[in-house]
Amino acid sequence: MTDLTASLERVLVIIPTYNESENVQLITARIRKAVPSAHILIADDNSPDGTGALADGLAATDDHIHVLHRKGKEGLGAAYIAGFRWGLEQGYDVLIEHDADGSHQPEYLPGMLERLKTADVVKGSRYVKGGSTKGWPLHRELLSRGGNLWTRLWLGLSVKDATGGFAAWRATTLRGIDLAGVEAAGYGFQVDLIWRALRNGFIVAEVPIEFIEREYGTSKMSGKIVGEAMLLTTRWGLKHRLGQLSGLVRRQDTKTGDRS
Ligand SMILES: Nc1nc2c(ncn2[C@@H]2O[C@H](COP(=O)(O)OP(=O)(O)O)[C@@H](O)[C@H]2O)c(=O)[nH]1
Ligand SMILES: [Mg+2]
Repeated sequence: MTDLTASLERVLVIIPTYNESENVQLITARIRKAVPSAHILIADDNSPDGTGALADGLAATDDHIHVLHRKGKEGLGAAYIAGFRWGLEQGYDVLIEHDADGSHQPEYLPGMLERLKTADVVKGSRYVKGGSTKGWPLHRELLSRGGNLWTRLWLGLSVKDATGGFAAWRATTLRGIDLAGVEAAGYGFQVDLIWRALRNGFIVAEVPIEFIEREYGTSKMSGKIVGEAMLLTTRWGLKHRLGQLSGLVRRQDTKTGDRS
């Protein structure tokens, strides 16, 4: 657990973008309105549709908007890690993960920041009481629920929406979870981060959100990304379960030793 009295004043909302030209202006305007004091970092992977240039235009007229130009598409996880590093270097107290496509509603941010006063990280959650998804086709709903179930079974997580990508992190929490060791480039990244937070004893809170399927642009979800997430979760899960088993055996041995 970190020092919960640490300042939460300087907030950075990180938006990873890949071909989000139809969304980038809409989402930044909504974030600026919802939390006027917060800064925004758009982490663009050299989107062929010109999202990076649009972001530069926004940054040129608003000193609360910043742009991180990355050389090419390396996955959402890699973009977030680069964004976190930038934000930590700049001295922000809170770093927020926020999709560009309108699925994450910035109007939840004030509530998430309030909740962060008594937690180390706050996740916007579709699967706690009051949370929901809207407009998702059945296969996406099943993929998300299945992914969460898979993760919870392997890792024994208490978090209901471990794969969700809407989260507010204290800088101190991010500094405490060894970002350099994060393996997943795609969506397994969310599980990787929250699993690290839990293992390090940080307080993870979930607040209900309504997740709305994007109106503009297309999803970057792919079979490769799902495969990576499943493989990594299974590997972490096996390691975790084997660790539990050897702990159990050691305890048994100690007990037997005590008696003899
Ligand atoms: N920089 C960067 N952003 C990405 C990449 N893949 C996805 N994103 C962004 O991550 C967010 C979530 O991706 P999205 O395609 O909407 O995934 P979905 O909501 O699971 O269908 C969006 O803002 C995307 O533009 C990537 O490789 N690089
Ligand atoms: Mg999306």
